[in-house]
Amino acid sequence: MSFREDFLWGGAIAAHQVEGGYDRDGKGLGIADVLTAGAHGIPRKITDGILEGEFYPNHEAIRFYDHYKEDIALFAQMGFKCLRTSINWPRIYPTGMEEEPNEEGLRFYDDLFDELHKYNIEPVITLAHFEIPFALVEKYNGFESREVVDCFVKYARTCFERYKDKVTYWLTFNEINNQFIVNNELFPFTNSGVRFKEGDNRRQIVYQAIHHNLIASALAVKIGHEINPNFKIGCCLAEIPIYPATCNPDDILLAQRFDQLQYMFTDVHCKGHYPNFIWKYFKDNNISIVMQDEDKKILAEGKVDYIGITYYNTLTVSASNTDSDASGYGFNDVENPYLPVTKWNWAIDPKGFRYGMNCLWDRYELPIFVVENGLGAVDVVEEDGSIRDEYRIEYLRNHILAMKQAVEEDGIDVLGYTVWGCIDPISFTTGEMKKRYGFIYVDRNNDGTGTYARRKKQSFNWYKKVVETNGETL
Ligand code: BGP
Repeated sequence: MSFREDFLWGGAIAAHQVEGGYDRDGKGLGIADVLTAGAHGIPRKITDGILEGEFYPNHEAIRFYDHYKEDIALFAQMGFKCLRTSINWPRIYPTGMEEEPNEEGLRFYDDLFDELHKYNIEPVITLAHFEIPFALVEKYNGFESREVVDCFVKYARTCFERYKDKVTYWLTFNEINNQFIVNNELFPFTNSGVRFKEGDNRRQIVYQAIHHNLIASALAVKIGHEINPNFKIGCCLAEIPIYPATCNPDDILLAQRFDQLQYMFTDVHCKGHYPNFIWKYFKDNNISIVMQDEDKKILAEGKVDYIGITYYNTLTVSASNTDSDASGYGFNDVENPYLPVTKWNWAIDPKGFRYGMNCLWDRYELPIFVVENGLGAVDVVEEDGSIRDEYRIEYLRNHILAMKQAVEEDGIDVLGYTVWGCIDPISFTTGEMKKRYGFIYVDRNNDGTGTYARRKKQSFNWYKKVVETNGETL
């Protein structure tokens, strides 16, 4: 047994990280439009609207809004079977609160999906990849308020109805689980549009927002299936397996607790109800979630068809080292001496990829779609114009091999694999351009200067071969 014949090889991007055109054709401000640039160790700032004198790297991103035909032609040259991207919510509902959608925004995605179909590239579409309208942050503090559930459902319905014959694969919220790391304000903000005030019980606010995300997702799944029963609607988990630093039972219990906190999201998405441990966790952390009578039923009726995962790294935790935060994730995690790390200190762990897929397969028995995996690195353009990104090839080769073992040796049903940032995007966590992921280089610098011209890297032809041979030639 090898990869399925209809295996969806492709690439992944997100609207806010590539499109640019942040105020074009009626688009409203999204949350990414108020994020300044940071760097490794320097967090991005969240500003209160757009401020004079600040620099917002996502405003232009890589100008995919204007270049998408050229970019899709390049994806087609690599033989992509699918492209994962997102719909930029404030292009469709500029403030999130309008009664009627913005036709120009809808038309852009019609054209984009038509262009993909021209090359038989299947769109895989995320409804919310850190792109909530900023007006919903200002009015409601994002998903902290139940009203935003209705705004999301209206938006989801509009997209499902409009694109029901053009899109089959959908994802609701990108990496819904990364926001439980409340010490890093970027994560709850970009997932749910939540901002904190002095003295807030952050966990209370974030878990209320998470509950609303989960309700919104479940409602969308149900509505989507009513609109087109052939839709395949998935959730998206940032799959970060947690290792205990030693076989000390304290480390094992700690690793298990972090796993439970992360899998709580997929538990609800896949099983249709909260796991038992969470009620005690809420109690111990003074979290009291407002739920409505019908919520149980909504969650039970909105189970997903598959699990989308993004995979970059594993984390290792130690109970005796509670002050440590090696990764900057806000866990008490420590360096793993067995693993190398990237320039941005992300552990490189292909075996962890296979391990994580097994955890999910055992727990949920649902197909897995790998919707992100890739290496952020500094690429150099040589004098002859070539970009020799052998390190990226090696990273991807090892991860694809691990996925192959997950399929062939563990029997996991994997639907597809999309390489993150198949064309260099703006980095999400740092807002940098120099943290590059693509098979296609974009001539843009951190400060936005550059020609924005596209150029193939060495990995371009390598990946073409991988797709052509359905993962046989690596
Ligand atoms: C995931 C996000 C992506 C993405 C990727 C890489 O968390 O879903 O949007 O950008 O990580 O992260 P970064 O861009 O910070 O390197």
